[in-house]
Amino acid sequence: MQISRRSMLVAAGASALTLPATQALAQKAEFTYKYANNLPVTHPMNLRAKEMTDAIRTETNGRVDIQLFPNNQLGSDTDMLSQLRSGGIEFFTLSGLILSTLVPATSISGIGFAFPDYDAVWRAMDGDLGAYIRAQISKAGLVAMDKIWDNGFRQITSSSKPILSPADLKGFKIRVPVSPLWTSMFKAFDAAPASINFGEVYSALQTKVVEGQENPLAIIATAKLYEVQKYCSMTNHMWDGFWFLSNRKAWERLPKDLQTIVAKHINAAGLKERADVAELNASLQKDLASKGMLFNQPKTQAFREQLQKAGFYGEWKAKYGDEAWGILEAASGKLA
Ligand code: X2X
Repeated sequence: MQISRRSMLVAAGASALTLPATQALAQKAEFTYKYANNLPVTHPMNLRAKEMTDAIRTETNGRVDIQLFPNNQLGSDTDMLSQLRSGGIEFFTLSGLILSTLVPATSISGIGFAFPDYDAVWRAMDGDLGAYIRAQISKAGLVAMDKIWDNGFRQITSSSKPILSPADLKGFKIRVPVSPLWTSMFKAFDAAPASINFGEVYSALQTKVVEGQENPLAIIATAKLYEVQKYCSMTNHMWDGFWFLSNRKAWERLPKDLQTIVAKHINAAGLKERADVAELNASLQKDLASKGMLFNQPKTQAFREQLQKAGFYGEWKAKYGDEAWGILEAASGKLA
């Protein structure tokens, strides 16, 4: 912990020192804000964010300078969420499922097998379900931009065996992000889930603290998880996305005209990121197979039935309440 904190400070200092152009602009910027996230620099999130911060600097004539801190440079998701709340960082992208540790309703979009495809996802997240979730986030003192960014449909990887049916998950030591919904879902599969922040996933897999993990292909590829995992089972067990969040006080310090420009570019970058990620998730299987991963396509109906049987849907319906569950089912069809 201490070592990673120290190296993170060094990394943050070093990137400011090696970017004189950014620094020159930062000196005349009226608003120098930090945007931090947990993903590798090569993931579309960071490629589009880089373009976005450039576009914001240009259109605001240098008044708003957003500095990018990818790859957990500023700490784990748990750390970054507290920094966002205290104002230590101004922007942060976080999975709704992890944000649910602060705002319980935000994990609802990650309910197992709720969305059959991206059309259904964007209809819900750009529609009533997304609006409902953003309203809950707002009540907690954070601002969520209109367009949620994509993480993708999640697949299970393993170093020990392919997951062919729900029975293969029995006792399976799997890393899940820090989120009650994730733990509950893999307990319903009878697996042995361990909550681990993303920054520690590669080493947890490498040292075999856990056998497996689950993530979309774009992350399995950019975070090089294929180096420490052999099998990839295309379970598509849930969809996940990243809310683009701002500290409310920092957001409100921006004059209205700047808010409009910043929000416009963040949302536009989010739409481009969605297209990039969907393309990667559809095309990466071949690439990962050529790197040695063995793929299989399990029948997902059995996994769904296992969740039903374990009482997973009923339990979460009761937690979210009838209003929220009704909005989810209006988009997903009947779940419980
Ligand atoms: O932690 C993960 O697995 C990740 C990168 O997918 C999220 O941020 C939820």
